[in-house]
Amino acid sequence: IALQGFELRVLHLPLVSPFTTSFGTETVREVIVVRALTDDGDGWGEIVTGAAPLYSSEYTQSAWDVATRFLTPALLERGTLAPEDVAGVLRPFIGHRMVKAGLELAVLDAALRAEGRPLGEYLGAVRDRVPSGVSVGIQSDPAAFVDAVGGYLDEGYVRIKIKIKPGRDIAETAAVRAAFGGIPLQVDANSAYTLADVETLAELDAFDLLLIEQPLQEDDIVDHATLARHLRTPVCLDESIVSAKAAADALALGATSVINVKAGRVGGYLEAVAIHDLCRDAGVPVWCGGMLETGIGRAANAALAALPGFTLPGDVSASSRFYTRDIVTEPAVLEDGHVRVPTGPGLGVEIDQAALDDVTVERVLVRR
Ligand code: OSB
Ligand code: MG
Repeated sequence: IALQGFELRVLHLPLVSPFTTSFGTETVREVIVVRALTDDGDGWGEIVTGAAPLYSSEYTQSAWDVATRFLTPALLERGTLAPEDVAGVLRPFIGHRMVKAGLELAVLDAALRAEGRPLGEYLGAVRDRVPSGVSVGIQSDPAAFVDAVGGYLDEGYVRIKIKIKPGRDIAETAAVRAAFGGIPLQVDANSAYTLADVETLAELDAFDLLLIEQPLQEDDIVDHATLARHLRTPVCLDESIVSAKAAADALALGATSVINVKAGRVGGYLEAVAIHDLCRDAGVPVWCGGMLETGIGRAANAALAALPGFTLPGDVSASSRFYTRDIVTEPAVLEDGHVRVPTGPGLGVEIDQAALDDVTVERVLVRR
């Protein structure tokens, strides 16, 4: 595809309710949207960084800086390239995987739209809809957790994930388990514990959880392996899995027995497919994580989650779980507990230009 430029925008999308994790509370989703301008039309991508480096080291201004000063110039320098070339062109630049993922997606979308080919088909999707799980932020107390979870179950979500942190874990999980019986339930600690918490974490074994997500820090691969030997609950890494190599290493060490696949965290949807492939070959279940995506990333996540190795429901929820007004004309909806995989060319969603303009707080155009 022949590149003419990249337009980047910082968006501020108000959340329908505050979202609290072990690392903080968000009321507005700050995110970056990418438009690749090409000779064959536009393509869209999303850089899933947040306002502060709390989930990982990446954040809005680091993403903006590296994208405008290094990554988009390197791609534009090449002029013409295939989506499969993007990761290689960007490889000399260390890290900044969320930025690389957003740029790659924009190029991929442009190329697939030009070909009239859906992203799902290109990635290897084998389903036309995916089961939808929901990630429930930390609530004020266990009773509030029960209320929140009950609401999502009423909407039809087929799997619940609750966020936990030290001191806000056992009673919360117990309350949700007691209120709703044998629902598919898992917890996400977002790196909030250390190996010193092994006894607390082992108490979670009583609740028959599908998995515990990222209990320890990103770098704690060996500690996760040690922890996993002390738990009956399967350990599932999120933050730690930054590449297919990291996934293979974590599996080899016994640090994880399930993997949360997020394209942003691993540098793109193609690297995400590589993780899917290696896990499938190893018989390791994977599921599609989320980063409060707009309709752009949400469409791509639905396509990814439709690959055959995604055997557990992902955090691919309806747009309305986070937003009252999305930036695409047909936001993802929940139908019988599932989200449809778009079938149109590329992402298969169209941008709502007025909605996009309304939430844009910063804009730049990088041209050849
Ligand atoms: O750890 O999975 C996570 C949101 C932001 C950052 C990290 C995480 C999350 C979620 C929400 O859990 C997933 C979603 O529904 O998009
Ligand atoms: Mg997580």
